[in-house]
Amino acid sequence: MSERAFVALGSNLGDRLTNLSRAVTLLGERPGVRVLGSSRVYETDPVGPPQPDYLNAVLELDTDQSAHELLHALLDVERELGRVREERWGPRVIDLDLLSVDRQVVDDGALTLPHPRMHERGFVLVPLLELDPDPMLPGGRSIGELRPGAGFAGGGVRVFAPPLV
Ligand code: A4P
Ligand code: MG
Repeated sequence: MSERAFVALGSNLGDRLTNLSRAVTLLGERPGVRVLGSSRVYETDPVGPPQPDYLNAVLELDTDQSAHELLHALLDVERELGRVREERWGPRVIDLDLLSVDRQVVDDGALTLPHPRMHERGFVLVPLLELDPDPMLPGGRSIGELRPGAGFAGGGVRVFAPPLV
């Protein structure tokens, strides 16, 4: 059975665009994973502690893997790119977050779906909305119910490059 999944990519160290591209290539080489499309790439103000600006994008995948298998594939790709990071002394070259897998709701300690913080982050929502105008959000919320306010980091998101695939 094949399912549609969305993955958020972020990088703020090294050659950020190359890091995102390599993550897409490595993901596409995983058995049972097909990359259907990519949002444009955005440059985004860092959320959290002071650090360099990020590049962020979202990918749409088709997979016959389970959600947990897909999470492990993401962690494997992070590790593969992390080795490059260690050579370059950088603290974080790639972050791959699983946003959703079809309409599955999971919260078992290893995996939480939909991603619990996705609706607070413009750097996730803006690219995601290019691919899916009505994404599934945590708590069964829809995009029309979001009320940007305290805790919503919606600004500081600028188009940087065309889609990764
Ligand atoms: N895990 C559980 N559910 C999931 C899921 N749906 N997707 C577990 C991914 N992982 C999930 O993740 C920690 C563990 O959570 C995983 O090993 C997995 O078993 P992580 O990605 O290593 O931890 P993290 O990066 O500290 O958490 P998170 O939430 O991904 O990081 P943040 O808070 O997103 O921080 N600003 C901008 N502009 N753009 C960014 O991309 N990213 C961060 C990273 C901070 N600020 C940013 C950006
Ligand atoms: Mg992550």
